[in-house]
Amino acid sequence: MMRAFIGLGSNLAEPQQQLCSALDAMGAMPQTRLLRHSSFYRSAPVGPGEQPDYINAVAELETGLAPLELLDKLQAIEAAHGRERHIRWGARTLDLDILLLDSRRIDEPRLQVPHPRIAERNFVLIPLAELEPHLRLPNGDTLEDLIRQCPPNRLEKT
Ligand code: A4P
Ligand code: MG
Repeated sequence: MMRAFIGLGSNLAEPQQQLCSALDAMGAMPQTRLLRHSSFYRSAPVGPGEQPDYINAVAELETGLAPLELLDKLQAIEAAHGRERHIRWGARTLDLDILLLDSRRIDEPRLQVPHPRIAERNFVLIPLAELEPHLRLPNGDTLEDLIRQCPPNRLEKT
């Protein structure tokens, strides 16, 4: 069994529902249990183009799936949600990122863990810290340090 932290993001018209439905779907994946999830946060969009605000959260899973199997299942959940609406301006119905898998490091074409942009994103770090305030990344960085050094971006609990 492996412990996984998953970042959830959505900036469709009803992103809260996307996240709730994604949490249910992750809990229903084979060999997997949803242990907990953070609060939902509203965050200013990061990246080019005009986009609505995102809702972001982090979930903690326990899973017997292998890393690439987990990625496949998460992408299937994204696809099932993405089909429901048309997306413009790069806005997304649902983005599920594997943030951490125990203290493993993976560097494959389809999967890098820890997620390569974790340190730049307060909408990942702050919900993660809500679940695991004293977490350390595989490279030894503490979450507390990463949060101190992270570029500021508007973020509030919903
Ligand atoms: N991939 C590699 N490593 C991973 C991993 N650890 N977890 C590959 C998940 N996927 C991983 O992802 C592209 C490919 O990354 C996958 O096929 C997988 O093999 P994608 O989700 O299809 O594409 P994407 O999300 O458009 O690209 P990317 O680079 O993942 O974008 P990001 O970095 O996720 O950024 N602003 C706010 N406020 N909140 C957000 O949630 N999200 C984004 C998306 C931009 N701005 C945001 C937010
Ligand atoms: Mg992604």
